[in-house]
Amino acid sequence: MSRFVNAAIGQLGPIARHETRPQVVQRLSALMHQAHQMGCDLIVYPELALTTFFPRWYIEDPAELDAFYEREMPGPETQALFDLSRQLGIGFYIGYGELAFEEGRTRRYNTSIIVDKRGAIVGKYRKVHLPGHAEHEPWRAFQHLEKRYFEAGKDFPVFHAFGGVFGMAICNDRRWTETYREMGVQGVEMILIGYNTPVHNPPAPEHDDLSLFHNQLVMQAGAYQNGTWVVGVAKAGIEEGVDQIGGSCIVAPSGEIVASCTTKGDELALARCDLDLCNSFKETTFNFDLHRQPEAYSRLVARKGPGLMADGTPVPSPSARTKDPS
Ligand code: CDV
Repeated sequence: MSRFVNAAIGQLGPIARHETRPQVVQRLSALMHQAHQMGCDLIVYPELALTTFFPRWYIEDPAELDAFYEREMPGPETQALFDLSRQLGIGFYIGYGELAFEEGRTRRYNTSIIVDKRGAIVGKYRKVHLPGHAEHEPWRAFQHLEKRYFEAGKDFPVFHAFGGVFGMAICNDRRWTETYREMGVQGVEMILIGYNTPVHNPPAPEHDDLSLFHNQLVMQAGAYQNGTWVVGVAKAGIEEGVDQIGGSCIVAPSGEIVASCTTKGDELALARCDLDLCNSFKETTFNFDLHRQPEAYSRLVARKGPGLMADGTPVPSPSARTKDPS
């Protein structure tokens, strides 16, 4: 049995601060046309794909900040992408800043959606793992103010789409085991992930040379350990002076990379993804019903970080650890 989804990576190069939504939608549309010409069912765009990655700046003026968010989806400036999706019969995933009015107040989220081949939204996800910091930290070469500009999402829902079970994650989520497993236990068959990852990590510059390696490592492990396809898509290149990694790729349930981008600009890469390739992993090594032992994992949800060790002693903080004299 085979259930093929022809998936396209719709990698973007940098988006400058002055670029308008219509200009960006034109770039997204050009990629969508190419994907359609190549017979794709789905194109995956990056995180915050309609604007520059604004959390790199400490922005004090609320009006200036709000201009980076969407109040409705589709809205007047994004409707054209939904129309094109319906006209061409191709679905898409896209990330954007969401400004919502809920429970009597304005809320901001780092959001993604899945749109089906009829141009209808069939799934929405709000980023759970928000990296960075909430206050201005001028010592950094650039800011990463996601903790200031967004509230965290609450879960990892999956959706019926494209003849299979689809899930979403956004950028930093892809580094966390829990992201994949939450969707794995819901039978996910393809996880779509957009990202903006600077090469330079101000709190840990010693990791800079490993940024592409870590990008592949986490997505390949997440795919294999949950028997699912993973599509990871970058906004890459030097954006407003900040160098962001490329490395967009499609990972099979075997953990193998089957398609990848080679540039750091607007680029399409494709794979013919058989959702039924998930089965041999979900039914053997990672047959969760047979092999998982949730009763042994209680600490995973009972605590956030290191607490007591199994013998009841507190875990020493990394900075308090001394070298074993033996
Ligand atoms: N947009 C992101 O979530 N970026 C983070 C950076 C800050 C490390 C990432 O995990 O790629």
